Amino acid sequence: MRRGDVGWGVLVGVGLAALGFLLYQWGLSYPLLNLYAQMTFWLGVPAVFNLVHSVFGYGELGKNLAFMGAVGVWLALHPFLAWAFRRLGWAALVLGFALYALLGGWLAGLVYTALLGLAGWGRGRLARPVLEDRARRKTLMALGLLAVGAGVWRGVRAQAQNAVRIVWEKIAGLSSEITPQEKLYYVSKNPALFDPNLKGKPYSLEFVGLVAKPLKLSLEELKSLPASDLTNTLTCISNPVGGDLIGCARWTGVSLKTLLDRAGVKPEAKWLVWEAADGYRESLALAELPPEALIAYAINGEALEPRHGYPTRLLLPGRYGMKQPKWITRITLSEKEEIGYWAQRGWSKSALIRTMSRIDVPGAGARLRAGEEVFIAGVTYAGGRALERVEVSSDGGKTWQKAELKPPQGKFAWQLWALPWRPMAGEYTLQVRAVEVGEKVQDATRREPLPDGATGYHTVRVRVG
Ligand SMILES: Nc1nc2c(c(=O)[nH]1)N[C@H]1C(S)=C(S)[C@@H](COP(=O)(O)O)O[C@H]1N2
Ligand SMILES: [Mo]
Repeated sequence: MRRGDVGWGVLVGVGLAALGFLLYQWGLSYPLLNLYAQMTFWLGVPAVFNLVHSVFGYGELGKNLAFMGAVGVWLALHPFLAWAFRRLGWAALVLGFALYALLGGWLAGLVYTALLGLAGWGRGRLARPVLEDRARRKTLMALGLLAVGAGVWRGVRAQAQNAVRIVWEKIAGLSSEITPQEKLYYVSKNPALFDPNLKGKPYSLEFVGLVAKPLKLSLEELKSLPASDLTNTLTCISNPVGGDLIGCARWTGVSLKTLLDRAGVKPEAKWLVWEAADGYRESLALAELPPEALIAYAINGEALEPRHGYPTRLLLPGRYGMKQPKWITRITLSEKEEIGYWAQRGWSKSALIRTMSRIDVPGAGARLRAGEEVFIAGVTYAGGRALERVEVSSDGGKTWQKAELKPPQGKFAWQLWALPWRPMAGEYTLQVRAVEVGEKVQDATRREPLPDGATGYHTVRVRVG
């Protein structure tokens, strides 16, 4: 490479970065920004990430330095293009296109390559490739080898990343993403003996009140209607922070909306009133009905057990269990609200799920070995609001570290999270908190479950020795 290549390359790099920024305002993707994203992604490998953040902290500084780094790499790449130009002439544009398209997609690839060509032409480099044929062939071969090498390297890197990737099933003590029916928590207002057992009994679900055409459907009739699936997290409003009155399953049933359309809801109807075989009553404003609401008859591909609502139960994703009657028998469209069984007893009327996170492992009071790598891991759920990340503290909330967050199986599915941890000897206070999209940090205020559901961070003390 010659000095002229460096000068020209850096100049072109600066020019394209500046021009690209303008084009970016117009909606064209910005390869430099993607280079930055890619670089921070590499830095996101936990070990490197921790190192970088221990030096620069979590604030703006680290981020801005990373962007400066990306600019540096961008500027350093262009002298190579200048060099390629001198050796190859027009063929160098293919190289340029490969680079830009890789970073910015084909459209940005075309635009940037055109600009690069313009700059090269301007300098008169394209007109006179200086090499004779043999040297040119050699250069092409070297570049070919380089491309193969890059491909191999990408493959190896993908492998390495797979190796770092967390194998969720292998974290002993971590909840499974889908809770088997026999492991799902159970809550009922009734002493167990008085729970309805409708197995082998006649059953029907009625739609009455302000409807054009009252409906009465047997279990068989319900099952013959088009089925919908819903991965839904069920949790009780009385669950304490860190408690186990929560689980997530894949439910099957009939969309409530479909059934309401069949019955024909009259315009005066404002409330849905639910009634169950045990006399349990609840209600919901029609306007607040989530489109995913389901009359479920199966869980994880099995029929519901009597204690979980056989033959059918209502699922209202986003609300606590108390809003979701089991053994549901009648739905009345009404002008009036019905104060539900638990609301009459002082609990929330809306019962919207509050954002929670729980440490499954290590357990409270666990004793760990110094220098040995373990996982701090658990579950989190924000009632259908999207989560940005989960953070873990090992010093009682003074500093926080980002954990790995497994993508959810659906909008209303809980999520697994985990953080590899290799502690030195000592006593640690572990805490976890979820952060919703929009930097909405989980509520740290300690609140008892009554009346609106518990808040506060789950805290676990462990000893390492
Ligand atoms: N008919 C009826 N439905 C009910 C209840 C009840 O007592 N009766 N309890 C509610 C409460 S408070 C909760 S948390 C969930 C629990 O459902 P599960 O036992 O299937 O986990 O059911 C809800 N549905
Ligand atoms: Mo509940």
